[in-house]
Amino acid sequence: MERTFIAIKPDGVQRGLVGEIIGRLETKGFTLVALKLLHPSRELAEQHYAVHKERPFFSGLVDFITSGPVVAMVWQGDGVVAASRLTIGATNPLVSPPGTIRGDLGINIGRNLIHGSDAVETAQSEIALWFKEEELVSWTPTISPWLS
Ligand code: FUP
Repeated sequence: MERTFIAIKPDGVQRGLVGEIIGRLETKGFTLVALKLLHPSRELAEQHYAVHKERPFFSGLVDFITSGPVVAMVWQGDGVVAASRLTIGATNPLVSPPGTIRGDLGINIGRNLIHGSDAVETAQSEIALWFKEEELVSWTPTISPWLS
């Protein structure tokens, strides 16, 4: 079953948007299989954003993501990687359409509330980076027959 890594960034936690953001993913119908609140280390943040390490915004991005608690999650379901990216919206909240999390709740590309893996392979490595295998819970919601 396909899984993706999703994190509510420090701005989402500080602004009290954790419930709002999780609610949007939950009502969409995907299954939450792991969830924790943590204050990421610089090492974890640098590994997570390693693909951007030559970009001018890299150190500011690492400063931001390590500035406070983050809600790290794994969500599961057919097509969850691409579909959750649609729910999240565009990287820049100012041009992210209404109806998306970033489009409805943000205005600043450097404070865009939420991260979601961009591909199935990226999701696998991000899940392994943020979670231990035993933190992932295998379960099937009893509502599943009504969603599929
Ligand atoms: P996304 O996949 O939408 O999270 O975006 P990227 O992986 O391209 O970028 C990762 C993070 O870098 C974004 F969430 C915000 C930050 N960023 C900037 O601050 N400035 C930029 O020009 C691009 C990205």
